[in-house]
Amino acid sequence: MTPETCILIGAPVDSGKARRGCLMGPDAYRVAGLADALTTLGHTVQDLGNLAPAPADTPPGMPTHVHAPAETIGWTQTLAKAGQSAMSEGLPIFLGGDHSLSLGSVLGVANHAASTGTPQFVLWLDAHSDFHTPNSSSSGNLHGTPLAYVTGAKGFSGFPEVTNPIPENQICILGLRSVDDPERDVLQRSAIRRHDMREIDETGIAKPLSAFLDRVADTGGALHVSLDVDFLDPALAPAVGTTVPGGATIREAHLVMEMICDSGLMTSLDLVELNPFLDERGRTAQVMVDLAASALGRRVFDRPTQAFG
Ligand code: B3U
Ligand code: MN
Ligand code: MN
Repeated sequence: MTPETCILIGAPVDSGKARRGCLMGPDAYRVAGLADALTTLGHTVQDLGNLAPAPADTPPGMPTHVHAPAETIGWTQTLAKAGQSAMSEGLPIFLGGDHSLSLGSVLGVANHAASTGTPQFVLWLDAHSDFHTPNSSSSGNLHGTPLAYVTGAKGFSGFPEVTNPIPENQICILGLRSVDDPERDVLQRSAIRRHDMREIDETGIAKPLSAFLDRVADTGGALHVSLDVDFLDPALAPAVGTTVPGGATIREAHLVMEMICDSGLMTSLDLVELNPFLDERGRTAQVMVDLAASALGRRVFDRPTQAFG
């Protein structure tokens, strides 16, 4: 693939849920060798270090059961700004941090895309749909809300205004197996492409993904990929707070990343929900680094495969 300038943005966001530990994620990716892996593939790596949330107050009108809204608002401001400016320098990789970081990362890349007249697409690899609003969420955990926020859903008082909402038909979710009732109701009425594990079992993961990638290519769009650790089966990637059995296999996940790479469409990437406190000898951090490497060109052989003889 063409060499990229990969911009590592450390986002030790831990405010999106009560269980702590994701703040150690960015350093775990560094220790697992992310920069070296990308450099070996021919890319240039620029590490911006770990960012900090802008100071913010709890907004009036935020439901009281919502966990740490001010901190997540501050992170959204910081990451939207960092993401938007990194887009003109290269390919930002947001090192999470829990999934609430994507309120900011997607906001930032969408603002950049709008400024260049490019349609922004989002591929969400996750067991969950993350389509709650602060009002619909019974847990009050904002890591369950980023997709609703970036589509312009109401109820995010105090958060930066979403001036360039992602159109529903430019979003694809793969890996679903835990969707709450209020999310299901909204999603079923929406144009979001959503593929649960049952469909993936039946048809394979390549089919829905290539249909989506074709659409991104046809429109000349930018593609943000958001990879939640729990997309993978917890037996393979245990370092995550919310384990949901029945997730993607290592090969399914690599195939997704290899197809993304072959498409040449990915313009930004989130690695989220890694909780190194729950890991086993760093294996989940390593899996995530290996998946990022696949998305950025690591291969066993070049394709198309040569014929034998
Ligand atoms: N939908 C649930 C659970 C959840 C969402 N995202 C994660 N867990 N990681 C909620 O709390 O919103
Ligand atoms: Mn998620
Ligand atoms: Mn999840």
